[in-house]
Amino acid sequence: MGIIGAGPAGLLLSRLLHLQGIDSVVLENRSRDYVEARIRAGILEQHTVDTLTAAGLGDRLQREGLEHRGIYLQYPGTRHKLDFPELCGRTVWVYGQTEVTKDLIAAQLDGGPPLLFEVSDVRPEDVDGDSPRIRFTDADGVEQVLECDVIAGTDGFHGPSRAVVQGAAGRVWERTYPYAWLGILADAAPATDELIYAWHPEGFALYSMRSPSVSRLYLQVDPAEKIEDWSDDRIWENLATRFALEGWELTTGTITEKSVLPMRSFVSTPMRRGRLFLAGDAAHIVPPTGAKGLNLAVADVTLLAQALVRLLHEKQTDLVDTYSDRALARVWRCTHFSWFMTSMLHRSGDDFDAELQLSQLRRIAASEPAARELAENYTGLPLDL
Ligand code: RFL
Ligand code: PHB
Repeated sequence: MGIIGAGPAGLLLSRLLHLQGIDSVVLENRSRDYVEARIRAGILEQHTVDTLTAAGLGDRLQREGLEHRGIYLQYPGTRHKLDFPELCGRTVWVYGQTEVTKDLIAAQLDGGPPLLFEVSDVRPEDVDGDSPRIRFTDADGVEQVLECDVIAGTDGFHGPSRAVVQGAAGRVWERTYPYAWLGILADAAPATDELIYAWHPEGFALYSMRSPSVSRLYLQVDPAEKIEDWSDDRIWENLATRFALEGWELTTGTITEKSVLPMRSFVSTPMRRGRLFLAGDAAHIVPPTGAKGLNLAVADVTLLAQALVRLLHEKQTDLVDTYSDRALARVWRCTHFSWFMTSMLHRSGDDFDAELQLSQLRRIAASEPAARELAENYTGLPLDL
């Protein structure tokens, strides 16, 4: 297997195949330090936790991960808790993507398959035949050719694999949203037991966390906002306004990271061409409001690993032939849920839109079936829908 990209999708795929006796080489164009420092997702669905644990990556996750039994939905005057175990019998875990990535890299470098950082000019070739290859330049500037049985394109949204799969026959669907997230990491003990998703006339805010002493917070901002225009004081003031609730107080602390993140939905089909298979952000992007990006990447590679084991060990093509359709069924479900959460919680449009959003939020707070629908999607639907 040639695996392009050492994000969570590529690293986990390599690990799952290694455990089944299938060799791979992972090619990454960034440095190890860069990959390990990238701050991204924070919520793991139960199936993600189960997959990582079954792959022998659960030690630190069990020790340092925080199990969360619900979320709060907030709108002016109300902070309503959705109790996940009560609604759907499942929970989620707070454990940063940075930590997942560090655990995966540590396992890989500890007797796992080769993982090459700082490669360049990576090109998958001859993917329509039985002997595809990857050409690349290694960290020492030497041109290399990797002959493969199969190639996985797990190279994220900006990687080269998607364009090869798309060829002339592919199709993409895209939605950009008229807002972005300003995200901060702060040395502040979380002032809440569960994440808070807050609708506010001035815009959405999300209260998340990374540990008992580190909070991760987000504010809806205009996509054109420059981070330089957001002083720490301005950020804390906006957060205090949007999370305001009688009897509750925001805790502040030193901000250690801040950035503006664009929001988009994107789906590329199919997720396979010949012997090149896409997984994770290489094939799809969801806005982060549903906490689905990382979980979807893990779901893709779990399906893909099963299909490749069947192909490479048993010479049966049934699971690889249905991989794209099965993965896309889940991708579209998560794309809908992420769009739904995003549309319900972000201010845009006029007062009519705002009343519709508030009506939807009140419905979820009042109706158990409506709350259950959200809880089932948020905690993660079955792998193969
Ligand atoms: P990744 O993590 O982007 O990994 C792809 C890897 O491929 C490498 N690469 C190449 N390697 C070799 N040659 C090339 N030519 C290459 N081009 C790229 C990249 O350096 C990288 O190491 O994709 P993967 O593995 O599919 O994992 C998906 C998740 O990372 C992603 O869905 C989530 O992080 C999305 N996401 C978030 N999701 C959430 O649920 N909550 C969040 O708060 C959240 N924040 C984010 C995010 C994604 C972001 N990106 C991609 C802009 C914040 C950001 C900034
Ligand atoms: C995060 O902790 O970074 C996070 C949590 C929930 C989301 C998005 C991001 O929906």
